[in-house]
Amino acid sequence: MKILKNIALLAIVITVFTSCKSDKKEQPTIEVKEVITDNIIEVIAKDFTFTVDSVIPSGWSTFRMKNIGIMEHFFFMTKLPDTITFDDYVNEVGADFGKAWNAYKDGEVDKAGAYGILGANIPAWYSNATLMGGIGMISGGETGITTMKLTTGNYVMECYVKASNGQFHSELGIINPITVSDEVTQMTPPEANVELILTNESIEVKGDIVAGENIIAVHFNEHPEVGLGNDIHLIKVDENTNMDDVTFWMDWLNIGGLTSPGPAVFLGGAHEMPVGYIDYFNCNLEAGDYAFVAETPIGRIKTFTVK
Ligand SMILES: [Cu+2]
Repeated sequence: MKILKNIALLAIVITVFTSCKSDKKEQPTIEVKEVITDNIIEVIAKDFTFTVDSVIPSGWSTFRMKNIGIMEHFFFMTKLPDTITFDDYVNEVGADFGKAWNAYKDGEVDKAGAYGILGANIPAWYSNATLMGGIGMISGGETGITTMKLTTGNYVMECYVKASNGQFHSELGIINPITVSDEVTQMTPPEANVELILTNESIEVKGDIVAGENIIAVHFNEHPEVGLGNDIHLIKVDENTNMDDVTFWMDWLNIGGLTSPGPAVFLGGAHEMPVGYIDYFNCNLEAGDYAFVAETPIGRIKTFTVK
């Protein structure tokens, strides 16, 4: 995939020399520098691959993910410690989640037991990995746009929605190594018309969500001490939407949770980032009913109407 760069050409006049000894002037020396001011990274998600550049610049970037598959997909970035490889992550962290899920699915443990398996098997280095956000859940045929800031390093980009056989999409191939290079974009964050404040008890909305284009700033103010951190996903709500089904579906440990097909049309959002971080997602909405939902279920649905 191609990284689209909107390049501002800066013409910098370095020197204009004039000679004291003659009237002859030397030509100005022009140096042209490339400055990346708008960095769009295209991601194509389908069942079951991501197509995306494996090396991307650091700084602010706008990820635009089109889901051309049938199943829901999102992406979630984990920044790895310097000494850890992509294969380490797959073999140790991915396998650990698979082990916990299989034990729960097969009735060997309850949810607390599944989290116990995770805790007992997760490698010590995982506490030094950083969960660095991503694009929220997107239904087939939809496109999600999220803007976030990444620092130089090695990352894993994955989707852990489950297929109908209960396997995580990451196990089926939707997991990519991404290197964020030391080439820095000069892109600045977009201007939001809505702020979403995420805490462990609430999704607070500041500003008016309007018909048409919205840019929503997501503030990660708090995360639970155990389990998944706070994230946010946008769904369309209609007469067929059952909010209890949505809540159930958002828990990956439920049988049928995070398993395609989902209980609503998903329109993107933002995945977990460290406390204090902000990212932005775009949504172009028609009049109607919608809801923000999160993977942590308690008090984590916020419905709203666009007029
Ligand atoms: Cu997926």
